[in-house]
Amino acid sequence: MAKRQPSHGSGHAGHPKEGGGHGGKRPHGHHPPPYHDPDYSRPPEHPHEPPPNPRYPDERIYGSYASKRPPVYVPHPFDHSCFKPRKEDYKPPKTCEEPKPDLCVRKDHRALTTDEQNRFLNAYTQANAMGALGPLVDIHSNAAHQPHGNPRFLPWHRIYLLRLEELLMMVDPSVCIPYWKSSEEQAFPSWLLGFTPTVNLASGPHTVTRNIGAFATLPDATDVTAVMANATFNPFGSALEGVDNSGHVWVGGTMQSILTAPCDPVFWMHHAEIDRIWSVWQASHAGQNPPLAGAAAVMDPWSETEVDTRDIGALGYSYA
Ligand SMILES: [Cu+2]
Repeated sequence: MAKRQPSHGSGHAGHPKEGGGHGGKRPHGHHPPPYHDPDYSRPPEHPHEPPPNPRYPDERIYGSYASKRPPVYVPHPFDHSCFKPRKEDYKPPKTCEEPKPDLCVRKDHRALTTDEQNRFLNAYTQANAMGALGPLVDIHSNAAHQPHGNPRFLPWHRIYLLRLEELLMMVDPSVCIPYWKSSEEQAFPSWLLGFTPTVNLASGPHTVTRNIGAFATLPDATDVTAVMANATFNPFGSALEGVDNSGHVWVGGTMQSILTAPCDPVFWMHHAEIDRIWSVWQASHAGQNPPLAGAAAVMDPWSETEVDTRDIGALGYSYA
């Protein structure tokens, strides 16, 4: 079972138990991060149990967590005297030339217009107000999915980001997740500073906090170049997860705990950058894929497999 879990209940402040002490060096700062050093030397045993939570309505977003189906649709009886179709009930018939949905183009957040920033914040706020964000954060807390410290890290978070993007696009189809190129920027996205939503988690409401720069150094371009220099997947993925971890600890507060990190919108922008770096590396390392098989290759609670995660174009998005 899961070897490395966050200490449950200690939302933000506490130091977690150190998992295995695998002697991985910690180049960024001396503060032991709640995000453990990745250890890719041991392939994950992945029992793939169905998760126990019954409160998720939408299977597309919550995968196998979704135990509730929408109520059966009862059609309006045709002989009902009051029934009159309205103009807005009309849906044009589908044709064979139905256009494919547009690719989501994820942009550097510095390239967003003020309108695009506002649309992202609004969609995030609305998804949260609908109660849809909390359950998605709770999926990240469940160590049964083994999303950290092993080769599932990159493919699992690739699907995880897509699920948030789909949620945001239900509110506003123009919204994609922007990426935060922290290695180059060396600063927190200023337009997010005042945005600290409260998210309802299974453990109760959590309000986003940050403690920027207090506990780590943000990886820089040299660190990313070193990551990119890896020729095979496991050392690459492990090094990139290390860069991810340092970003979490650098932002601090909510971002510092696996249990709460995805409440902060910067989590998704940080992971979009990690995902973008992976996609760039993939382009020049054909055939170097996460060594996952069987249940470990299924990105539960969703049905996508590792093979499905290899091509971001096939998944419906790209990076600008
Ligand atoms: Cu994560």
